Amino acid sequence: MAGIQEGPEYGIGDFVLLESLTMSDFMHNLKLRFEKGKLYTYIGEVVVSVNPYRPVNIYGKDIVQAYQGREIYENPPHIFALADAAYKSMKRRSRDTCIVISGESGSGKTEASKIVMRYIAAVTNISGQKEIERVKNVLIQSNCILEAFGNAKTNRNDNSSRFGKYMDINFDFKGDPIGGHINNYLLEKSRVVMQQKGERNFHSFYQLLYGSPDSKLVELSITRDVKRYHYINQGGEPKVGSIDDKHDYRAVMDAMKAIGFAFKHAETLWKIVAAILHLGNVEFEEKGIDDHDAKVKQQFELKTIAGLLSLDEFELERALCHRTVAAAGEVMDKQLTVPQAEYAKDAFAKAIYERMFTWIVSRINQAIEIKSDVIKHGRNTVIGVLDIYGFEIFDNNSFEQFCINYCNEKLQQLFIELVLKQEQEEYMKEGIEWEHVEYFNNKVICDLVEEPHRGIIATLDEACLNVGKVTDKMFLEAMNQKYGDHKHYTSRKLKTGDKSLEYDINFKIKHYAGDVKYSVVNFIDKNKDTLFQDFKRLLYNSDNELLKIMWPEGAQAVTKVTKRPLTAGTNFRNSIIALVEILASKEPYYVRCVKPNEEKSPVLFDDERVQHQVMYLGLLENVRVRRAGFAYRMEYKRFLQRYKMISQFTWPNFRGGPDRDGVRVIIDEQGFRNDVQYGRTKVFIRSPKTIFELEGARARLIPGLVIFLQKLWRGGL
Ligand code: AD9
Ligand code: MG
Repeated sequence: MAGIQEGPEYGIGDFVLLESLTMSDFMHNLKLRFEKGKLYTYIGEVVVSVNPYRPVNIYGKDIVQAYQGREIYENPPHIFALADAAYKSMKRRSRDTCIVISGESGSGKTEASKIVMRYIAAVTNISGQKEIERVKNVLIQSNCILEAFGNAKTNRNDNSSRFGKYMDINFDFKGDPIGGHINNYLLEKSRVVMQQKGERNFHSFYQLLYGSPDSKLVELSITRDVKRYHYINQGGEPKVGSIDDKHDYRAVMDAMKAIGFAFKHAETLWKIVAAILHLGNVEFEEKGIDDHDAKVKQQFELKTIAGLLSLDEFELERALCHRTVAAAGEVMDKQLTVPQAEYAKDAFAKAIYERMFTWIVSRINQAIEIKSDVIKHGRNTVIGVLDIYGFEIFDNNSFEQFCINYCNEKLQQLFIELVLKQEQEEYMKEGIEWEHVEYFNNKVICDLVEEPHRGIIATLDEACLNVGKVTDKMFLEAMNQKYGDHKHYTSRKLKTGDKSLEYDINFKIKHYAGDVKYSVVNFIDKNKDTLFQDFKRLLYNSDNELLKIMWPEGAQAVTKVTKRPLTAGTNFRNSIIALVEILASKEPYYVRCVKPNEEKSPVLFDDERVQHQVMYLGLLENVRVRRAGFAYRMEYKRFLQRYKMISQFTWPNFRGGPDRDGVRVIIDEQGFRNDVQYGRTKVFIRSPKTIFELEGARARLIPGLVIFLQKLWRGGL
């Protein structure tokens, strides 16, 4: 295996070493490497990964061995090297580390996170301890369950994660995994009731229909005919070439068994999925010509749903068509109109699915929860892996995209801060002076969204306080007034009387990654995220023990005026702020994923699309920051090992003192004295050119060296 420079035909393995740094140089190198089948390229310690869209044979045991315990620059760029660096730092220096994987939808984040986890599993538990094997197994097997219930086919990715995931893996003093914890973020639950053309609902629905045995279908009163179910037929293409739902159903069942889900709990999960399918086919009609109250058209569906969820059929119908309102100590019963009942039904379907997903995550967490006696005895360090939805720009962007893009702003901010902070810290630690680099700080956009009392989320919450009185458009007007002068906010002003503009319902945010136009339609509704108390009570009163557990708040008395729950926006904001705090407390390792084309093609490199990603991922800035101080740094010992053949005074071994002096001999001899500084443990090299020349000198000597060694081995010398 070659070293950092795999030879000119593969381009440059580290962008920091590019001779000149323009966008076109960057793109040229990335494209060349993609065309040569090289997925990975470094920016210092950051890994840039381009989705190959084909199976690549570079994750086998032999490759694991090649990277295990080695330094990042010893082998060609690979995500294993990054996983190993995070692992080594955790193990040798007891540092909590995290691996942050970012990039847009379909760029390969989830695959990267799984590759990292498999690498960690491969290099740990050499002694084969049973409990550690079990933990590793749960960590790996949990993916397939989470993907079944949390991933879906979208127009951009056949296996798109529709939730954010942060997973902590805990290690003991020997560096073996002893537990873990998963945090999930904002499942895109609107998908449960609505899908765009060409997209699907969550995989679980199709797995159940295509994968479960006939007897199960009978038990759940469903058929394999996807077209019959409104909640899963809207996309129009239920079969996906790259997905084998039948196989995946089995895999999910096996994984649940392996993790220790009780059989009856697994059964309940599928019952919930089936109940949602039936719910989607429930329609409402008015009770009579003059009676606008809603009633259920398909009574038989009600019976089935009630049976599946162990509910009282009468109570189910009541909850769908009525609402209990408690005011001033009095309890009133309000009948719903047809549109209101339809809305309530969708809210109900979304809520049970979301709650089920949350329960699944907590059940997996229970299986890998680190035992308290283990924490007490000895060290416990963590590697966190973040795989969260990438920046999204669609034709129609709504509340979900707003949240997702806000999350990406926060991660970008963290990236900028940490990359700079880390550099600065290293220079300080090593006693090196450095110059500050200017960069765009996107804090201003984060503030626009999240600032208490002033940000968009706060304005939205205010609009949600006045139940029924504030419309989406009034919310838009409030924003226009507040942020009209903000550099990152635009919206066409509504002028009364100007009919052409009256219906404008969009606002635009100038994100770090590009401009996104959001439609305010349903912002208030999605933020309020109301589920009538009647449904919560209904589910709490289920005879199915698991449903009862999922809905504890249903225990509350009817008359009790409940505290207004936090809005979806505020909840999301709080969880993202907490996530950023967790990440900031750890030593970060970054994987920046790039999607080469929209066609999922292994050969197409769409310059325009890639350049856009390179821009908004801030990759050029990243290289500049890295080069502004010292492009390259290496521990003295490593440096000597790599370049000792260049000088007769250091070859085959330097005996004139500490390694640092040996490095100085080489540097001085080559005439690079003015380009380096000597830190406490590392030599810092300012210009990539110096590395080029050192590498060149080394490469020129190696053929001779090989012949020399061969002769030596054959006894020819
Ligand atoms: V999303 O934001 O969840 O919609 P991701 O997670 O970034 O997205 P994902 O990892 O799911 O993308 O990758 C998309 C597809 O690209 C996968 O299903 C694979 O078919 C393909 N892929 C990604 N990475 C690799 C890889 N290292 N090797 C082979 C890959 N195929
Ligand atoms: Mg994903």
